[in-house]
Amino acid sequence: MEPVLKELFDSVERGDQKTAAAKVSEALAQGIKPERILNEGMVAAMAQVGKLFEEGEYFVPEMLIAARAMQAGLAILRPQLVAADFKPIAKVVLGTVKGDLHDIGKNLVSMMLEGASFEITDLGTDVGPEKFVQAVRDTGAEIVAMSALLTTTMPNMKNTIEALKEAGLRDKVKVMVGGAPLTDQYAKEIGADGYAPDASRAVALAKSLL
Ligand code: B1M
Repeated sequence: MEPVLKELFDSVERGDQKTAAAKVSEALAQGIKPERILNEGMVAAMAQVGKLFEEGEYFVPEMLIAARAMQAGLAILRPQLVAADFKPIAKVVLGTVKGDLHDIGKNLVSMMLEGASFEITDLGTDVGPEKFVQAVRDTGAEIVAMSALLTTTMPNMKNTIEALKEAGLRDKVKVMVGGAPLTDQYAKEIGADGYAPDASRAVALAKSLL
């Protein structure tokens, strides 16, 4: 691994926002591909942060500052991941489900979809079923995309699908889901149309659902 990627990894792991942003710029200047900067420098560092949390070495504040460092790096990387001024191919309503505040993965999915010419309405985090339903009504979206990072919040994806059914909208939209604890099997069980394990495969999935 190039030294700059290792330095980026370390800065995200210790939650150093300034260095993370600087290292992303440096890596770009060295001609390293944005996908590698993202995956090897930042996503891998967040996985390490999760491991340290599991081992009781990191606590919530450390996770939070690491997340902020990753977001500072992502802000620099964003223009590389998002290609502007394309005609939207479809509208997507996106959010992290109720009770869940994790948004880095969702934000990445948002950027990648935007880069692939989807029009995104990002509802943020802790989004209840009724809010998803209202957003589909307001935007006429073709796709509802839900993210969950906690085993305790995954069932809220099913609740949202139920709410779409009750509102008579289920046949009008495709539902895609993702997030670290999810599986293809779970997506099928709750009646989603598709599951993607990462942001780039989320783009392929969204295209295939249309
Ligand atoms: Co929390 N957290 N967290 N956390 N956190 C996890 C998820 C955890 C696995 C850590 C651990 O124990 N190893 C664990 C969940 C355990 C479980 O449920 N099985 C956990 C816990 C327990 C908690 C709290 C309960 C801790 C507490 O308070 N005691 C608490 C819950 C708060 C809440 O949500 N109500 C909590 C809080 C937090 C912070 C706020 C401190 C912070 C989030 C900050 C933020 O997001 N703004 C945080 C963080 C940073 C993490 C870890 C360390 C990193 C998550 C992350 O950003 N990863 C995480 C550990 C881990 O995941 N290994 C952990 C990087 C990101 C790029 O990956 O989000 O997986 P990810 O997204 C990927 C794919 O999953 C996929 O594409 C993305 C890019 O490739 N994807 C989709 C995601 N959404 C998709 C949607 C799609 C398609 C693909 O289609 C729609």
